[in-house]
Amino acid sequence: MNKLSVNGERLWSTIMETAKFGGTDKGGVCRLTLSDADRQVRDWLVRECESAGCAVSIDEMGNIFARRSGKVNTLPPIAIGSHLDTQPSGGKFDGIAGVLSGLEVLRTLNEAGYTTIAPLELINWTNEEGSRFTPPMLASGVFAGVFERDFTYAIEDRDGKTFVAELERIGYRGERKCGDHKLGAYFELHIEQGPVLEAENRMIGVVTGMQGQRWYEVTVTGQEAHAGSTPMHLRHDAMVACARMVEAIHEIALNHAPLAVSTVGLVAVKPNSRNVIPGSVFFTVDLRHPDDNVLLQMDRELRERVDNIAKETDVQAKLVNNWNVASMEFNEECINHVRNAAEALGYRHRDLISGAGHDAVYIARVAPTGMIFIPCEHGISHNEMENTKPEYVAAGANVLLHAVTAYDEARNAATR
Ligand code: HGY
Ligand code: MN
Ligand code: MN
Repeated sequence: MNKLSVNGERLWSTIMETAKFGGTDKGGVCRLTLSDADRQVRDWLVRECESAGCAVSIDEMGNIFARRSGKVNTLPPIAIGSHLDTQPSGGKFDGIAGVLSGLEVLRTLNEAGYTTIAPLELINWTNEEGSRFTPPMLASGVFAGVFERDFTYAIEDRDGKTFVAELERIGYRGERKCGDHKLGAYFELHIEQGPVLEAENRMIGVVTGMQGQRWYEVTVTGQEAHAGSTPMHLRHDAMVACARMVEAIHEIALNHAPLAVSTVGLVAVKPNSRNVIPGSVFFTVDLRHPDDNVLLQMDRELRERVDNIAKETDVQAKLVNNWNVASMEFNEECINHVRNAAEALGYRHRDLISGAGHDAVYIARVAPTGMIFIPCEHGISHNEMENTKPEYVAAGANVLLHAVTAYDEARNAATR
């Protein structure tokens, strides 16, 4: 294994520097996809990659590709990537830690005068979070052939703005066709966003796969009426129905403990006035489990409970299953390079499945893919207090560096 090592201090200060793009008073980050803050951090990344000697291109989904030449540039690039967008009350590390660790790898290779055999490509994927534009992992999904470009262009946020209009507004609707080139492999570093690594005092997660997810949108329609003069037995209260459905959704996960999770994260009440019985409530459902058969059983239980509660409360309920992704496993060779790098560097590590979704889950459909996790404080993420430690980020970036160079040597040495 080569003696290369990243500059952990530079990497940490780069993460702290970019946290200002969309930074919040509480020390978190609000950098919604295709917002002005997203444009600012994109512009910053393009400048930094160009000054690191990369050729930067943008595709029709706004994905950013920063290519570093190798010795044999006819080979498909080995890619390193993640996402720059965040949740509305997100943290400094979700997504961007992976992009900046990739930038640190490029910077380290430059300083060492180390040229890989295959070219490298640092990638930012547009709209990983799926918070502003749903479904999530949208642009990596188009790259992998999961979604059609025109389907994504028409998606509207809750203010009625379309994806394509916002992409054009921030100047990132590139010419390049999305998915126009093969990747030799793809590695993504990410904070774990859960409690396992910290609880077991491990520096590195060797991610073997990802659990399945099913997303739904439910619209409950009752009848608006006066809060004071409408007797209880004459009400069609959409909020009461929604509350019972939320409780039922929580119970469905508990019924499939310990691995199932369920979340109602977004609720919109109409007319949302304190003395009007809610006539309509829109809410979202997020179900996840590592076993797709259990997830299907949870789907059946969800539909049944929503139907029964609607009848009991005398309202209408419309449930739409708007996105699913099956559980998956990463590429064995990539997993081994991640594990071997962690082992060789002396970092305590363990295999684990990702509870969160990542662009890697779609890229794994078109290229050998592996992921590296680093611990985050108290396992908290999608929260402004999201945090990790400089030594964890440096360890993760070193594993990334060595997994990528080892993969390159193993796969491409013969073509030298
Ligand atoms: O929802 C997820 O799992 C990811 O954070 N987008
Ligand atoms: Mn993420
Ligand atoms: Mn996230």
